[in-house]
Parts: sequence; structure tokens; C-alpha cells
Amino acid sequence: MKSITTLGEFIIQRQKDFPYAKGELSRLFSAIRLAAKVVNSQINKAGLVDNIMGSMGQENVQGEEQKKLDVYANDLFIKSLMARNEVCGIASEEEDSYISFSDEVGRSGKYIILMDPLDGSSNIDVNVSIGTIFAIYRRISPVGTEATLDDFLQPGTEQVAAGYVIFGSSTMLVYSTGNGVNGFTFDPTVGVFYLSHPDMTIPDEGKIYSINEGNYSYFSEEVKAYIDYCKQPDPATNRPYSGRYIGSLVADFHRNLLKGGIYMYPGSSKAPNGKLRLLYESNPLALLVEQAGGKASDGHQRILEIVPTELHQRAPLFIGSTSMVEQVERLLKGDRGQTA
Ligand code: AHM
Ligand code: MG
Repeated sequence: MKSITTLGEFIIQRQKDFPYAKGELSRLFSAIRLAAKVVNSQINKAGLVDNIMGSMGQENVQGEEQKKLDVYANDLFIKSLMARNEVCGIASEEEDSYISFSDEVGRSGKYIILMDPLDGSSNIDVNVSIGTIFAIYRRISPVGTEATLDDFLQPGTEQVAAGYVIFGSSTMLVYSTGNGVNGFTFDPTVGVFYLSHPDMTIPDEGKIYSINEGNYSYFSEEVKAYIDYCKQPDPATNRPYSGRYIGSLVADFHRNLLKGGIYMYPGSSKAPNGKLRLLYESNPLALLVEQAGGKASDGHQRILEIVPTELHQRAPLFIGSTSMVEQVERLLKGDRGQTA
């Protein structure tokens, strides 16, 4: 009989990868797992519970309307993480500034978390997949003091762990601590995540390109050239690729991770740095894709090496199968020879 591993068992088995961490990371993951289960149960009720649906009339720091479930997920993840006493600070897409814990227990936490508690939440009302994205770093400020902005402005290369939860046709938690990528599927009947996708790898070549092509006129000539390349027939390179765009980053990323493909949110004349936030959207997914054998770039530079200067900083994102990301990088350098 095939052996079955739960997320809880897996976390304990992998604790030995972090001899310095003495179970701290495991406790953090337990908090994320618990919050994911509770958020999952609320999302599944979204179509039923009228007072969970709709907006609260508030806007977040990016000037976007927040949905009630964003607020709910944000509060729940923060409370759940605080209760484990391992984090000294949290930054979230839904919070204008970072939160640092001033009490003695909070100040003694060694980790900080950056997260997007519910990405793609405009999709909730139409029953489309959404996700939670998180990144975990060791603090750089001294333990025992309050977390500072510098703790949050570390390049993605410093992540000790990152992952996402996808609330889709099934709910999955996918994460990496820098030793490969593993995916766990939630069984709602027993409330347990099971290891369903061990050692995930992304195919080097894919057949899918994902971009909001409605913005075509606003893209640079080089980005347009890559989109045209994706559509140009060439059986040797699987072209034309299939265009697939859910408009929910975690869902688009997850599909391309499994099947091979490229997700793009380039800069444009309307938004020079695109839309996605470096610290809690692009960096965690960049760690995962690299651990799975893929690549993440802003078009010119490795996403993980960008040194952030702001909490809610945006950056263009090209992420997915290595050969596809390398091709778009070549075109962005103006190398049109590859389009022939
Ligand atoms: P959000 O953080 O406000 O939910 O925005 C991020 C989302 C991503 O999930 C998705 O890939 C992208 O925005 C879609 O943007 P657009 O509608 O401009 O294509
Ligand atoms: Mg988001």
C-alpha cells in the first residue's frame, strides 16, 4: 500500500533541515496551516453567507477596494501567527505599514512574515480560484528589540521559506524551505492536508502563456514582440502557445508550475512597474519557481536579487519555465533574431 504523509508529519520530518531553528519554523507552518483551514471554510461559504460577500467600503494602501474576506483572512493570519510567538513582525498587502510586536514575547521572535492574505479577491464573487501567498525571513534586527523596516526590506534571496495556499477546485498548500517544493491537498472531510505533490518540478518548456493581453497597446515593442512570438506557429517549439489567464496570480502560477508555461505582468506605459508587489507576491513565487527548476525575472534581473526600498513596491514579473523566461529576457534586450 502506498504510504500517506500528512502536512503535520512532513513538517516534523523536515525539521532536521533546520538544526538552528529548534522547531520554530515548524510552529510557524502550523499557524499557516491552521489559518488556511479556517479561511478555506469561510471561502467555501462565500456564496452562502450574504454578509461575508461584498465590500466593506474600505480601501487598502494601493487604493483598491477591500472585500470582506480579505479583511477576514488578514486578521486571521495575523492572529494565528502572533499566537505562536515566533514572529516579531508581519507585513501584509492589506496593511499600510508593517506590524511589529512590542511586548516581550513578540520582541523575542526571530522571524518576520510578509503576506498577501487573499490574492485575487475580486474573483471571489464569481467563484474563481484565489490564494494566500507568504514569505518568511529571519529578522536582521537584534532579537529582543522591535522589528524594523529593514527586517522587511530584505532581498528575496534571504527567504527561509515561502509558499502559497490555493483555494481552487481543491485546496492546496505548496511550500519550500529551500530544499525543493512540495504540495499538499486538503481533505475537507477530515480536515487534513496530505502530501499529494512531492518534489514538484516545472517543465523546462511549456505551451502556455499567461498575460492580460487587454493591455497590449500599453506594452513596450519588446513585450509586444514576445506576445507575437507566443502566437507564431512553429511546431519545433510548440507554438502557437495556448493563452491562459485567470487573473488570479496563484491560480495562473499553480497551473503553469504543473504544466509548464510563463506568467507575465510586465511594466506598461500606464504602470511602468506593472501591478504585482515584489515583497509578498513576486518574491515568494520566485523562490518556489527556482526551487522547482524554473526562473523568475523582472525582464532584466533575477527577481530574488532585487534590493527592495519600499514595503509595497511593485516590479514587472516574468515567471515560469526556464527556457520561456530566458526567451522573453532575450527579446527584452532587443534580440529580435529569436522571433524568426
Ligand atoms: P490583488 O492583489 O489586488 O488581488 O491583485 C493581484 C491580482 C493577481 O492575482 C492577478 O494576476 C492580477 O492582479 C490581475 O491583474 P489584471 O486584472 O490587471 O490583469
Ligand atoms: Mg495581491
